[in-house]
Amino acid sequence: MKRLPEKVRRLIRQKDGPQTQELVLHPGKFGLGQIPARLEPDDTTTLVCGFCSTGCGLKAHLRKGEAINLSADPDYPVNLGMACPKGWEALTPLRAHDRATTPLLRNRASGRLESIDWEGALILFCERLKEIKRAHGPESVAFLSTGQIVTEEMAFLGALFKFGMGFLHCDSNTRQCMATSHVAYKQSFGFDAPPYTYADFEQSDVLIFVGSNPCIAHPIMWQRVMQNSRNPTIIVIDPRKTETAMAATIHLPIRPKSDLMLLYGLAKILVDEGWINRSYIDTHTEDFNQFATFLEKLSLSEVAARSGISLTQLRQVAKVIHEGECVSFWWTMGVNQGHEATRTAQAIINLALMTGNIGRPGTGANSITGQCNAMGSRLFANVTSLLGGHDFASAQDRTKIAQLLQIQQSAIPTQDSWPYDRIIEGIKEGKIKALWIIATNSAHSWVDHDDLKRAFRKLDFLVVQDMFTTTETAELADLILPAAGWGEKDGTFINSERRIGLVKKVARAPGVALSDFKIFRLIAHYWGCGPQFSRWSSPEAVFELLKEASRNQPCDFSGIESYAHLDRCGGIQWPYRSHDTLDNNERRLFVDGKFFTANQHARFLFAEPVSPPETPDLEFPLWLLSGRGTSSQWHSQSRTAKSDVLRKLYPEHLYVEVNPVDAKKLGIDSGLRVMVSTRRGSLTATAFVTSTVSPGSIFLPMHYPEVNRLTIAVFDLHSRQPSYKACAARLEV
Ligand SMILES: Nc1nc2c(c(=O)[nH]1)N[C@H]1C(S)=C(S)[C@@H](COP(=O)(O)OP(=O)(O)OC[C@H]3O[C@@H](n4cnc5c(=O)[nH]c(N)nc54)[C@H](O)[C@@H]3O)O[C@H]1N2
Ligand SMILES: Nc1nc2c(c(=O)[nH]1)N[C@H]1C(S)=C(S)[C@@H](COP(=O)(O)OP(=O)(O)OC[C@H]3O[C@@H](n4cnc5c(=O)[nH]c(N)nc54)[C@H](O)[C@@H]3O)O[C@H]1N2
Ligand code: SF4
Ligand SMILES: [Mo]
Repeated sequence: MKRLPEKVRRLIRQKDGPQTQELVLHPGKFGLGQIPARLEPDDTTTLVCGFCSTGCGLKAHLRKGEAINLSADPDYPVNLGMACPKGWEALTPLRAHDRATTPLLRNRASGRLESIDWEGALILFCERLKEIKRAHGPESVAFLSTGQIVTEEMAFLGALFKFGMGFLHCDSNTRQCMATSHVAYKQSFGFDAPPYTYADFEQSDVLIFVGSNPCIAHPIMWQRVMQNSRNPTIIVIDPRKTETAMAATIHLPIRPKSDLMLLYGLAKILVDEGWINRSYIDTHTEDFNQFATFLEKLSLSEVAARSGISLTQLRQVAKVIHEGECVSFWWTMGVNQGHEATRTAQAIINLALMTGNIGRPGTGANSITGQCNAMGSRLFANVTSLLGGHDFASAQDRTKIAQLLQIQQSAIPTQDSWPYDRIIEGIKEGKIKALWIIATNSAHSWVDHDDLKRAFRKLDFLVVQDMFTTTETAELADLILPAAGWGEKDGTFINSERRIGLVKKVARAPGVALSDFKIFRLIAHYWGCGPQFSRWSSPEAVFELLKEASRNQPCDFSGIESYAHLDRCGGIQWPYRSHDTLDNNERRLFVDGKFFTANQHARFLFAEPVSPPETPDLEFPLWLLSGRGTSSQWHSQSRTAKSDVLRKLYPEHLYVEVNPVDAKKLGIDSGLRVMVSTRRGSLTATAFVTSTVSPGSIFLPMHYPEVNRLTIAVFDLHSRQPSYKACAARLEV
C-alpha cells in the first residue's frame, strides 16, 4: 500500500463503501470461503467441463463440500460417460503453486509485483482508468476477454464496460477462433446459428471434416462419430495426415489455404452433373443462380493445380456427396483462420444448401466451436453484437435492451467495437492507453509477438485478470487481479450444439482470489455505477436478465426455468421458448427450411479466390502450419501444464514436424535441434520427422510460447480473424 499515489491512499482512507466492509467482515459472501450450502458434504454433483466446446458433463465427488475427484457423467447427453484427459484432470490446475492469490501491483521503481489488498487494487484500477478517460476520451481504454468464462460474467463485463464505465472498444479471443463462423452464419442464415446437434455425428452417411482435427481437439465429439452405426464415409480435407485423417475413408491433403478453390470445384462438379436439390434451392434459398454463373467461369484444372487434389479425386468426393442420403459438413480452424476464411466457411454452407443437406438428421453446415463458452461470447459478450445477438446499429434493438436493463438508451453505443487487431493498432498509434485483459493470454496466443510486445510497451496501464501470475501476459502487467477459475464459481456455458450447460462452485478459490463476477460487481461499486447493476447480484439473477434479452431472438431460451432446470435436463439447447416442452433434448435448426433472414431464405455468398498474401518463395520455401498438438494440451498451457498426469502425455519441449523428403534434403534427423524462421522471427525446436506433413510443409503445435513469434498478421476481410494457419518459413540445422 505504501507505494500507492497519495491521491489513491487518501481515497482508500476515506472510502469505506458497503461492499468493502462486507468484503472484510463477511468474506464468504464475496467468495473468499464458503461452498454453497446446497452441496452436502460427501456428496456428488454435476457440472460441465471448462476446457473445450464439446461441453462434457462431469461428476464432482465431494468431501466436506469440496471436490476431491471428477468422473465423466454417464447421464449427460453430450458425452454419455466419456471424457478426455483434460476433463479427468480438470481439478488439478486449481491447486497449482502459481495461482494468483492476491491482487498484485507493479512497483515501478523495482519492477517487481507486490501484493496489495482488493480495496487498494480496485480504487487504483478505477482511478487510473478515469484519469485516462478524462485525458484521452472514452476510446482510450479497451479490454480483451475470452470464451472461457461463464456467460453471466461475459455479459456483466460487456455491460459494465460499455453502459456503466462508458468505454467503447473491446474484443476477445473469440476473434482468434470463431469470428469467421459468426460472420459467415450471420450473412448466410441471418443469425449466428450453428444448426446441428451431436446426434448428427451418429446419423450421417457421409461426414466431411474441413480443417478440423477432432481426434485431438474434440475427442469426445469424435467418439460420437465412432458410435455412428451406418458405416459412414468420412472425408477429411487437411494439408496434414492428422489422427482424424488417418481414421478417415478419404483424405484430401490439400495445399494450405486453397480450400476456397477446392470447395468451389466441388460445387461446380455438383452443378455440372445435376447433383443438386433444385426444389430445396428454389424454396429455401436465394442467389443460387448468381453462384452457378460464377462457377461456370471456374476452371477445374486450375482447381486441381491450386489445391493439389486431382480431378479424379474431386469427382469421387462429389459423387460421395451426391450419393449420401445424409451428408454433414464440419469445419474448424483450418477454415476459420485464413485470409479468405468467411467466404471459405460460406463455400461449405453453399454445398450443404445446394444439396439440401440441412435441417434433417445427419446433415448440416456445421462449425465446431473451440472454447467451452465461445458460443456464449458470440451471443452475450456485448462486443460485436448487443446482448442476445442484437444489433448495436438498430435503434429498436437498443430500445429493447435499454428497457430491459433499465438504463438510458444513450448509454448504448450505436456501433460495434473495434476488432482485436484494430485495438492493437490503436495502442501502437497511442490512441489506446490502457488495456484490461481478462482470461486470455494474448502475449502467447496473438499473432506476430514482436509487434504485440511493441504495442504493449506503449501502454500506460496494463491490467491482467487471470487465475495465474505466471502467464506470458501476467508477467507484463502493471496490475494483476486474481480470479477464481472454472469449478470455483457458478454460471452457464453454451457448447457447440447450442446447449446451455451449468457450471458450479465445487472448490474454494485460493487466497483472496474472487470470481470474475464478483470482481465486476466490485468494480461497478468503486466506479460509482453500482446502483445501475443492482439487479446483477448473482450469476443466476443475471441468467434471468439474459433469458429476457434472448426473448424473441433466434437464440430465445426464455423457457428455461432456472439453473436447477438445466441441471435436471442435462443442459438445454437454444431455442427453448416460454411454453416449449423438452420432448427431445437433441434438437437441430432449420427443420422447416426457414432461415433467420428477412425473407427466411438462406443466401449463397461467394467471392473470387485469391492467393494468401505470403506464400513460400526462395528465401522462405516452406509452408508453416500451426494448431493443436495433443488432446492433453490446452492453448497456452496455463492450466494443463500444471498436471503431472497431462505432462506425461505430451512432449515437454517444442517440436517441429518435418516431412522425410525435406528432412533428407536438409540433413535432418528426428531429435535434432533446428531453427525455424519466418520474416517475423525465429525459434529453435526439436525436429520430428514424420509423413503427417506433406513435403514442403512443416507444423508447429501452438502450445509453446515461441510459436507466435513466427506467425503473420494477416486477417480475413469480413471477420478480422487472424490467419494463423499458414505463412512462409525456412528450416535450418
Ligand atoms: N486438446 C485441445 N483441444 C482443443 C484446444 C486445445 O488447445 N487443445 N483448443 C480448442 C479451441 S479454442 C479450438 S478453436 C479448437 C480447434 O480445433 P481444430 O481446428 O480442429 O484444431 P487445429 O489443430 O487448430 O486445426 C485443425 C486443422 O487445420 C489444419 N489446417 C491448417 N491449414 C489448413 C488449410 O489451409 N486448410 C485446411 N483444410 N486445413 C488446414 C491443420 O493441419 C489442423 O490439423 O480446438 C479446441 N479443442
Ligand atoms: N499459432 C497459433 N496461435 C493460435 C491458434 C493457432 O491455431 N495457432 N489458435 C488461436 C485460438 S483458436 C484460440 S481460442 C487462442 C487461445 O488463446 P488464449 O485465450 O490466449 O489461451 P488460453 O491459454 O486458453 O488463455 C486463457 C487464459 O485465461 C486464464 N483463465 C482460465 N479460466 C479463467 C477464469 O475463469 N477467469 C480468469 N480471469 N482467467 C481464467 C488462463 O489462466 C489463461 O491465462 O489461441 C489462438 N492462437
Ligand atoms: S472433450 Fe472437451 S469438454 Fe469433454 S472432457 Fe475433454 S476438454 Fe472437457
Ligand atoms: Mo479457439
